[in-house]
Amino acid sequence: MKNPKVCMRALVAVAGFALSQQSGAVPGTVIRPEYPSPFVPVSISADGQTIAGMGPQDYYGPPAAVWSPAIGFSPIGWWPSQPWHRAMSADGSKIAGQLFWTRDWRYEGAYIWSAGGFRFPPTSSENGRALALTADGSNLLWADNASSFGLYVWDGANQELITSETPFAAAISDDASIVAYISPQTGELRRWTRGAGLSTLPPPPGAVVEELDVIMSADGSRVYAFTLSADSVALVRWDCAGPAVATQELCTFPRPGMGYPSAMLAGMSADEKTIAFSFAGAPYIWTEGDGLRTFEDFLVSRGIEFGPHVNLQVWAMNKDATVFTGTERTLVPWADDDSTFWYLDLNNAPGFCAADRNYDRVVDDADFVMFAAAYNFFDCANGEMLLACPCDFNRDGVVDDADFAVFAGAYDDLVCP
Ligand SMILES: [Ca+2]
Ligand SMILES: [Ca+2]
Repeated sequence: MKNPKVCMRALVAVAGFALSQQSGAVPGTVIRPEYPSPFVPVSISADGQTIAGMGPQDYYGPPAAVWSPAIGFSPIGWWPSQPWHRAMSADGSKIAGQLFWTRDWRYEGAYIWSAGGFRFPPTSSENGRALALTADGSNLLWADNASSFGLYVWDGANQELITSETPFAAAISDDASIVAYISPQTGELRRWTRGAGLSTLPPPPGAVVEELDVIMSADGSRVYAFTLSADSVALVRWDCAGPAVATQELCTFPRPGMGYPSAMLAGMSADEKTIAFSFAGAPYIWTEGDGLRTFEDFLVSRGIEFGPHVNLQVWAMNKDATVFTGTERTLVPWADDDSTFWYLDLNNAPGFCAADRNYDRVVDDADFVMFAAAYNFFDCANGEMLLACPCDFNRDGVVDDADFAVFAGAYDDLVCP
């Protein structure tokens, strides 16, 4: 295997008969759309077929783009902007975020974007940032901590000041009459309703609200956020439908060290029975009934094999908890911070194809060159090996003839299942 181009055909022929015994259901897998630079998906439509995200920050800001499995990538406007986490209309036609530069070098800040272009709240300054959109895309929840200090709801014509606080974590009900946010000044979770105004949602006894993220039911009656106590972190639901607010811990984690943990809500299903989130850098799924599982255990339960990966992150989940998107660290060891965009549709996942090393759904010579290099390095602990050792198909720690047999079969088939 020192010269892959010479040896390939002969080895494939030798291995051929060992493979004919392989059979059985092919598990589904993620797809990894190619993009010229790392892409981070931050919002997803209800049906999971439209995604908004951004490339890496450059001098002017991150380039924003929309991706769909049917069309691929298309840019969001001409100017660098940051689509906000989960701030997309249910149908995917409207996306909210923060625009860093625009024509004539004016600073516009918070925006709603659609195919018709950008629209900006009347008082947004360069620090204006979108935080949430109603499901129909008509109302924008946005905050500004520069010229017009506060949190606002803007319906495209008029806007209402909710508070002079300027949160980063906020959510809005479908009818724009209820808002939840975490105060950056006090760390308290607040709920605003049109008419009744602001109230504070108390955390469970002995805990404080974490300033990380908040999500809300479509009707605004239930709010979800993380709380922190002396020894644990919890995902908590506040039920505001009755005369008294009730809290329930959905799941808890031991508190990692004395520092503040990281956590992010990727999404909640419309029936509120599934919540996807990250905690301390790892992805989890909470489901009513099954409780807390790692994202990978959840995938296994659905017949999905994610494949080798490093630093897996789930960034967004659609409204029926069947479509997920996120990033993983690129498997190339020298590309420190680069990430690879992945997309998984449980309704329509392509067959798992471990031998397709460049993710083009074909196992050909390009993949063989990558496999041959791994075969030469042999040991997954070899520092030259790609991170996560993706060519060790049987996960026994080495890339040897057993893995080659798997590769050869896939090479013979050429097209991934
Ligand atoms: Ca390939
Ligand atoms: Ca192996």
